[in-house]
Amino acid sequence: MIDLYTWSTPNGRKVSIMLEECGLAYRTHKVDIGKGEQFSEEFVELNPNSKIPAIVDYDGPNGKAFKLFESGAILIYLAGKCGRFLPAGTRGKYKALQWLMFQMGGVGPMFGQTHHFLRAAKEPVPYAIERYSKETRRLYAVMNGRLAENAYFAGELSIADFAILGWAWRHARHKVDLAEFPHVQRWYELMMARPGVRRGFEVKLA
Ligand SMILES: N[C@@H](CCC(=O)N[C@@H](CS)C(=O)NCC(=O)O)C(=O)O
Repeated sequence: MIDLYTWSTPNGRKVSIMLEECGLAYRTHKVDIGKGEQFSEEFVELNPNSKIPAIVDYDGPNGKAFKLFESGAILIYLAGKCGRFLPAGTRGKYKALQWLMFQMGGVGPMFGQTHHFLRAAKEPVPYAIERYSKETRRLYAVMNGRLAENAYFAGELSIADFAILGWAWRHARHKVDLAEFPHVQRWYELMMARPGVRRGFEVKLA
């Protein structure tokens, strides 16, 4: 059994999608980041960086409980555990990790800043809105180019797709019309049609 500490945000949804796609048994525990629950003593024990998601796998390495935070690390760990979604060959594996890192280092931080300055900033900051919206669109163009020549980011379906999907799911929030990026739109519709993906997005937070 795996405990998933999460919230209904892109980084949280990536992990519930992966758990559903792998068919692993898990329970959710909601950490309401709007109420500051990520700073509670109990949660800081799981992630000293106070960010969701985090997991505890009670059947971890050597049969012992294993705590993990950072969604990219969690996806890699779960891929190892279920033996899926990370290609076995060296080229495929590192392509998948490359696009996962592209999400972790680029898509997540940049789209996240776009959301912040469009919706949450205490006062309008036009320079920041322009800077992060432009970078968001540039990243969509990179994704569109990759998906013009490949069905999935790593060629075959992998954790990179689940990671990027978590953020593309918020395209209306960062004011991107997927019709402008037709290869991303094709991939997005393909991904969203997967029953495991749907369940991962819809999972109830207990
Ligand atoms: N690099 C981290 C980022 C996690 C992250 O930014 N989580 C957000 C929700 S999507 C959060 O917990 N925010 C609460 C806060 O910043 O106080 C990961 O991928 O796990």
